[in-house]
Amino acid sequence: MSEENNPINDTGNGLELNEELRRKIAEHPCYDKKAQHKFGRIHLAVAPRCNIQCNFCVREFDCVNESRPGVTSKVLTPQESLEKTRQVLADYPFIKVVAIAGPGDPLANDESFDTFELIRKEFPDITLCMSTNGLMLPEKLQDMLRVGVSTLTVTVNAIDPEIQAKIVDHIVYHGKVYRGVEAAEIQIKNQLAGIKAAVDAGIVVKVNTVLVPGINDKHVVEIARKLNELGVYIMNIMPLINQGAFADLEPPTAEERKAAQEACEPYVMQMRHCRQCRSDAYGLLSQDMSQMSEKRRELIKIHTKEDMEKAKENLAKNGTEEGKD
Ligand code: CLF
Ligand code: SF4
Repeated sequence: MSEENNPINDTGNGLELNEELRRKIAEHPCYDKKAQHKFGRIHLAVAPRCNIQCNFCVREFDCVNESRPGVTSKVLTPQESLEKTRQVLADYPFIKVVAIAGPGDPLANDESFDTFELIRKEFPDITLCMSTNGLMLPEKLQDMLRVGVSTLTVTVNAIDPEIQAKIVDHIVYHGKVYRGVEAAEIQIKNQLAGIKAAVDAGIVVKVNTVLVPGINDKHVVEIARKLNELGVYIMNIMPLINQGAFADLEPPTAEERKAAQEACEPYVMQMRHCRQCRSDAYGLLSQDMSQMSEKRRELIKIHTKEDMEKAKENLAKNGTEEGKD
């Protein structure tokens, strides 16, 4: 398969997507490589709590299964998130995806669903995206469908409990703490059952896998084969960020990551343009406006408005937004 994603005609796994989902994927900067330069996402940091402890996680930072470490994003209430979304979508209409990816696990925080409920009421056509460690996925899938999530990321770092037990220190499940292989078995079982149920329900699933040399690097192909069986749309192999209990481990080299992606590609389409963004990031993947000065944001706002006016003029003149030449 070529490096260009071509999800409209080929999902890479034989999945049939309806017209609405095709549009959403074509405008999703993470799911379609070509969309990354045109369309953006906004992350709403409404989910501070987590129900597991990964060995590479330091809780002063955003969830590193989806984000890069930095100062933890400021947590917003659902109402504050709605107001922020309103403002951002009005100023930057190229943002087509509203997502919750932390700073903890979205499924361990009811505020995630309250937020999406508010957003969906006001923006019924926007793509709602979520990212989770998958522990609560089977139980929370109905809530996800109720609020209208259409793209979902699940972090799967191992499907072998012996390997997973080296990556996650403990989980808290139904009020009880589990450790080691026992914890890993529960999490993997829930992740895989949850992914299957989500795919069957029509959600387009992406899997993030954190590549940890010496722990899961020889195992990623086995994960990819399983993802193919489950109907996962795309896989994102992310490099380990060595911190926490894994502070002494070496992250993979660019070559090691590339080799892992190439080995997995026959089984599931590979995402290669991830920016490991913050849980309050917004804008294009390559231009996180949450980290920009007010002045730069204002410039982007002005350019966006000018581009839209030009597109409207072309539409009136030539019948196409991009003009005829
Ligand atoms: Fe956000 Fe993730 Fe949805 Fe994208 S990010 S919840 S799928 S809208 Fe994208 Fe950011 Fe990489 Fe995530 S670049 S860290 S893959
Ligand atoms: Fe940290 Fe994310 Fe793992 Fe939770 S799922 S422990 S927030 S890296």
